[in-house]
Amino acid sequence: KKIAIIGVPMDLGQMRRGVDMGPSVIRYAGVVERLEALGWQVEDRGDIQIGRPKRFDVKNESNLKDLEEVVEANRLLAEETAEVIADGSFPLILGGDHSIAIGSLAGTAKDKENLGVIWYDAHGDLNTGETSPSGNIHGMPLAVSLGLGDKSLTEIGGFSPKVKPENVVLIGARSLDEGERKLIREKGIKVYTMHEIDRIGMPQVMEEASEYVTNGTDGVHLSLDLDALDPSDAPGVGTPVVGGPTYRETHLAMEILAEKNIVTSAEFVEVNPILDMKNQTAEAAVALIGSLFGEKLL
Ligand code: DIR
Ligand code: MN
Ligand code: MN
Ligand code: MN
Repeated sequence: KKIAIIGVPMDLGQMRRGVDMGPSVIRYAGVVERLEALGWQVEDRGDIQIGRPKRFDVKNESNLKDLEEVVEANRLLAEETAEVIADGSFPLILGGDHSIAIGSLAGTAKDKENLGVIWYDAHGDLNTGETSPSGNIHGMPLAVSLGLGDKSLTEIGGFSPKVKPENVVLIGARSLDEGERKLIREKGIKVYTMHEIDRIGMPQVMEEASEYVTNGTDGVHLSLDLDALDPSDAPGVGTPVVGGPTYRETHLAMEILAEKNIVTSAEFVEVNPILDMKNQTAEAAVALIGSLFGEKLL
């Protein structure tokens, strides 16, 4: 089986410079070697080209920062991802901020009527320009993939929506904006907040979530924002939120997904080496990737 790695050095979806170096520090932490050691055939396809705005963080009239550059990069990523899938490989996308999930889902959902999505994140990423308190597009990719928000984003890949609300599950949520809460209620989106994780434990959460996203779906995309993890285990992220699942719990979550063998595409996003401690967060990402792809001690 083949894995194709696509780097997306995107930092325009949020305000902390440095997350554009994510793909390279995840590579330095040994992602290719780790996967090859597990017997996978790995093709590193390099990085998607990202445009540079003249000035950072300029909002347009719809409360969207650096929209043109984010759209263009996600177009390229959608094409690249679809190509990798057509080639029979597993797309493993390395961010970059979470706005790149717009392109990876556009590419992954092409020719899939019912793509399941596991959104492992401290946040909901369910804002639109109307509800976003920040104008940061990294807080919007799941809404965009559900067909909500600016047309230039929802139309990437030439179809919308990419996913249906009943095929999505959020895990690890502990910071939601008002508009996001409203949307979750309206659409009946399945969410395992930290409350449920504390109450029933990660193994039960992963059992239920796996069952949920495979029910009637034709693939499962894992979108893992490193800020889902507790900041003590993943300090190198732009928007840390205290009280998250530990490295161990997340590791277990990946191992359960590996056992169930349900994930068909994945991305690991928001690693920012400028904010990190000796590449700890990139190393955590690589260890989690190892577990997702079947690594076991014995
Ligand atoms: C916040 C933060 N909800 C926003 N979102 C983040 O700007 O929309 N998502 N950090 O990962
Ligand atoms: Mn996110
Ligand atoms: Mn997040
Ligand atoms: Mn392990």
